[in-house]
Amino acid sequence: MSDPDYVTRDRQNRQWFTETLHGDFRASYELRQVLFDSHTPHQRLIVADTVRFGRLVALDGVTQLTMADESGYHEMLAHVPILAHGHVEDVLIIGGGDGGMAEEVLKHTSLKRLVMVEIDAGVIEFAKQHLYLLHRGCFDDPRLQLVIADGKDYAASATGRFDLVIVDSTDPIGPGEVLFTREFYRDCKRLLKSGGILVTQNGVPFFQPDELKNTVFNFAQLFADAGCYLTVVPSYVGGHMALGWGTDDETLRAVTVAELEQRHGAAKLDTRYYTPDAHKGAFALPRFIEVIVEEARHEAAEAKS
Ligand code: AG3
Repeated sequence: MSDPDYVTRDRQNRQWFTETLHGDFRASYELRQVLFDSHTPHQRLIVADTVRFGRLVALDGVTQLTMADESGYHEMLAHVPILAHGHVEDVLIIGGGDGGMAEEVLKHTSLKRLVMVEIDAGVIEFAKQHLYLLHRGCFDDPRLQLVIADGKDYAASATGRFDLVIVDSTDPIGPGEVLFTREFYRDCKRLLKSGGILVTQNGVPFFQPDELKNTVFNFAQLFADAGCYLTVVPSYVGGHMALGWGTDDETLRAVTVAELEQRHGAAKLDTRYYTPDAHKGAFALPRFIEVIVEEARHEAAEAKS
């Protein structure tokens, strides 16, 4: 397979990175410089400094994060379930080799143990070298246990129990595809303590409705509460990003803003995106997204009966 030209020069000799995630829609970033562009054993990794979004990381031509807006992703996938739950001690991150998610989770002093399972050691190595401002050295935190393995295999064989499992994956193309299957979600559920939460990244519903629908369809057959909440990450172009939410404790999505404020204050979190109000509001779905969730739940109910 020939490798697309993700990095190009225009007639003015300006350099651009072009994301090719959606076949019929592209987003380009003007670059200051490319810091890293090579193939790990699993995927093509590009790290570049953009003019508008700061440092950018892309895997196989898909933007994974930029320093300008990663907070909208990492903070919302970490702090929403942690503060909704209220006494999270053990967390599992599947993926997340750049360290951005681990950094948010480890901000919680109540956290006792974080296991992070990354398939690609190459991602961790480059993150240590080029993304200090993202992970802030959290790879050295004694509470972090790093496992280099396929997240799917880990989930199938692990025996530990967690209050929260965060799937910090790519979209379901390439190595990330197995992280969207029913078998994988079932294994994640098995790893949850009672009242535990599973959260996932489900893409931008405006462009990728099926990515959300598939996950809610699977969650609905596993959890009493299967749905999603939203964030906005400008470099995940297309509007809201959906974050999958699965738990058997149906009260967790209904935790009050007053309670969240109390927990947020006690945790002394310094955040750029997360607030208790933004947390509460994230569960309010625009109609076109609510429809996707309703259809997925309906089809799951039919598949069960
Ligand atoms: N992984 C999620 C990337 C999703 C991109 N999808 C999209 N633009 N629709 C991010 C990994 C950061 N730790």
